[in-house]
Amino acid sequence: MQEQINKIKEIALQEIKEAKDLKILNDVKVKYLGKKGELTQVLRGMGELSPEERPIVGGLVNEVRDEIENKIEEKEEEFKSNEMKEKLEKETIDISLPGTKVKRGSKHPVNRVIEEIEDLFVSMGYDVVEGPELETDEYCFERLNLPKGHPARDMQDSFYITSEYLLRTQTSAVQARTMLEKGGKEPIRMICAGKTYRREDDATHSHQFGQVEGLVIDKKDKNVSLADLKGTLEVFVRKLIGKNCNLRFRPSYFPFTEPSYEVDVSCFKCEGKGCSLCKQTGWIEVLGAGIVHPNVLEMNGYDPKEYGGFAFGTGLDRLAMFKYGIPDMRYLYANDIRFLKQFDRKDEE
Ligand code: 2NM
Repeated sequence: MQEQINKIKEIALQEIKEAKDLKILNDVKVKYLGKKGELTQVLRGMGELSPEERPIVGGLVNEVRDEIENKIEEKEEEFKSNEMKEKLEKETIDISLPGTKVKRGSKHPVNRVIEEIEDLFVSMGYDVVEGPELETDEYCFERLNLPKGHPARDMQDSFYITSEYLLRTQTSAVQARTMLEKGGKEPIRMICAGKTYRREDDATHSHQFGQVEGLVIDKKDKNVSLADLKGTLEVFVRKLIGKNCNLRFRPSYFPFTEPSYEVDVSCFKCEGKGCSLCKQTGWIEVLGAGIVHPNVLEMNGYDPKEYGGFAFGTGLDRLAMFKYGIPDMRYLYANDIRFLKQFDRKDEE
């Protein structure tokens, strides 16, 4: 009987060795270790053995069983790892192949202008602040010295959502928010750029347009003056539009500043000689600015006896048109790929 067992073992190990795939190996497993397998048959025949022989034969069967089991497991592992290896080899990527080009869009000219302005003002120590486009009447008008019924509200026909909420007509609402946030104690140097909305649309006005506004507030003894305002705006237009630009301040009116000015830039096309762009005047109106009205300071938590400063604002669309020589504002919002392509990111790559 022991001989028979050893014979089974020998043949089984041989068959395992020769098995070519998992299926054949599984057949071998069933053949020797299964319920009707050869070793099981041997165990069944143990009844015929003498009590002395039984443990010896039983032990041998178990030993052989273990050995066959181990060998099968080893072989299984081998098949599996080979399979994985093959799979990995098949799935390798040839990284020397040129990739598929991803089509990228281009930065919108107005966003380019925003980024350039933000970089410039950050370099001068300003914070870049954002605020909601859906604003309240309180922040958009009331706190900027524009009470209900004030005639200057007529200059800004608005999109009201409810009697309280409207699409902001100017980014100055964010200035009011910033002042309140600082609690009337800290100095402020901030700009806010973003979308604004007014109820108008003709050849030179769009119902949505871009604005940037700046605010500087400090203690009165720091003497934040009109000279600082003029110097700041000069740096601004010279960086953005042209090195040789000069500024001219004309008295004007804004509800949130006193005194207020309209700021002209010497025509960058004809350098002041007079051309069609500047309508032969040599000057182009670009900015509004002034010294922050005491009412505005007071309404937003700053004591006008202790604090003062300047504010300015301008339209981003006109700036982008000047900067890139865009002849018609409607190009900016027509979403025409032929126009936008001209502002590709070539210079950033
Ligand atoms: C302009 C022109 C003049 C302005 C004023 C303020 C604030 F916060 F003081 F109320 N923000 N922006 C301002 C002043 C804006 O845009 C043409």
